Amino acid sequence: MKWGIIATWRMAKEGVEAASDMLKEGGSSGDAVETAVGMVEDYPLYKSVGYGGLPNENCEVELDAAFMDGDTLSIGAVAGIKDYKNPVSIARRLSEERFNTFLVGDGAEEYAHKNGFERRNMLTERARKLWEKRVKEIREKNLSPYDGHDTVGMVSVDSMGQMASATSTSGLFMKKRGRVGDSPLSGSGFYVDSNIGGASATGLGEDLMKGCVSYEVVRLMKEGMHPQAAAERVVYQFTRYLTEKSGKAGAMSVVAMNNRGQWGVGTNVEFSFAAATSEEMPMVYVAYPKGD
Ligand code: SD4
Repeated sequence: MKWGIIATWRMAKEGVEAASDMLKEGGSSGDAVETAVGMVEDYPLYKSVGYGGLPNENCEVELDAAFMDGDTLSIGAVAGIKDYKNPVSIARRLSEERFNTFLVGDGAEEYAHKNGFERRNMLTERARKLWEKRVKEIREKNLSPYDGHDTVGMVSVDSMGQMASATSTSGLFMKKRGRVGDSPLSGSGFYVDSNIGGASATGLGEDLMKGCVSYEVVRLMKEGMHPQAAAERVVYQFTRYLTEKSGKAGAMSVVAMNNRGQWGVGTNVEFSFAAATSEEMPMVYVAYPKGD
């Protein structure tokens, strides 16, 4: 039976390998994306996700994460959560609730505590040093604080044809306390429907939200487009449209997979991603903007 998984950035490689072993054995797409995203969250040297993620302007690591089940369309999400080890697992648990499925800040932390999730100080010494360096650079060189940010976002289909998507990020480096990006927002950072396919985005959340980019890709796949064509069309058209409207468009990259395991990406910057299917070994690829 066919299965597949696609994920944003090189950092997802080991997670995608572990997830493909699970999918090969008949594991579910939900377990596959939760495990793979969790591995990225746990790895201390990835600066934009989970443990070791870069802090906000007050030197606090505030994390955003989401999980979506493509069979039921259930969604769970957390935003601005601090001091919990695996935000993606908290998001997945929330997706099983009927009400209160998207929690922020201390509300999310209280839920995690009551449901037995593991606490952890997510600020590493390395991230604190990078923060100190950045504060100094901003003061001395008048640099913009907002760069250095990536989300791990994934879409998977399992051998039963069921799909899932998950995201996790520390958001923008030096963000304001309480800032939330696209990653925990359905339709912007992710979307998946097992009847069609799914998509997940990375880039400047403030701009990705303006175009509901992940939902748009799924909508085009529903009309019959291949994931590659759908992802490219959404990214290029929206980049152009936003530039016309506002004079600028930030970095935007989307990975997409349909329920047959066909995949594609669209990006307006150099972008690495990892993919594996029942026909293709886990691999890291690099995509470049093509224009249309
Ligand atoms: C955000 N989209 O919080 C995330 C960050 C990211 O590549 O993916 N950057 O805006």
